[in-house]
Amino acid sequence: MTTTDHTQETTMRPIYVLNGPNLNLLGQREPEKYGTTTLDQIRELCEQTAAEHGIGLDFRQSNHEGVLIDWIQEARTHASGIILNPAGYTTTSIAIMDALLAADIPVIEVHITNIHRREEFRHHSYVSKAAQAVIAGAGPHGYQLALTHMAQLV
Ligand code: CA2
Repeated sequence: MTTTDHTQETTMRPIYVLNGPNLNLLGQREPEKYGTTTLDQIRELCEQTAAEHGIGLDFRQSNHEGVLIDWIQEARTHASGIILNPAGYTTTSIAIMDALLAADIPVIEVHITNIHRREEFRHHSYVSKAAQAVIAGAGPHGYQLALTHMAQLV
């Protein structure tokens, strides 16, 4: 008799895709910088990619540093990896970096734009110190690249 093993399906933790401040405005403001794709559309792209790789997804956005830190702490016990676009907290938040370092699961940092072609103050990222990989400048596709790579890591 053959049996089907659903163990991985039922026990695999999702990937948390976390988005920082102002990313809820994507597609509605400054399209010349950030494009016309909304965050809801990015969520849909991520859901498709996650389904293709057979991984679960939990996609969230917050404008609040403490909320992002709470989610990163939660991810330690509820997620198998974190994909984070820290947005404006990239260059300022030692607290987010510390939370990521403590999470003890793979972290991938994503930026829609190529932060290295932009103003000098955007070049340094505290989050990169805690990230296994960094993807910048690939637009919304960067989230799909991050999920595909995360699927290899977890
Ligand atoms: O390129 C990225 O993904 C950034 O993380 C976006 C941040 C910026 O501070 C980083 O340097 C690079 C800004 C997010 C704000 O998003 C907006 C979207 C539409 C309109 C206004 C802001």
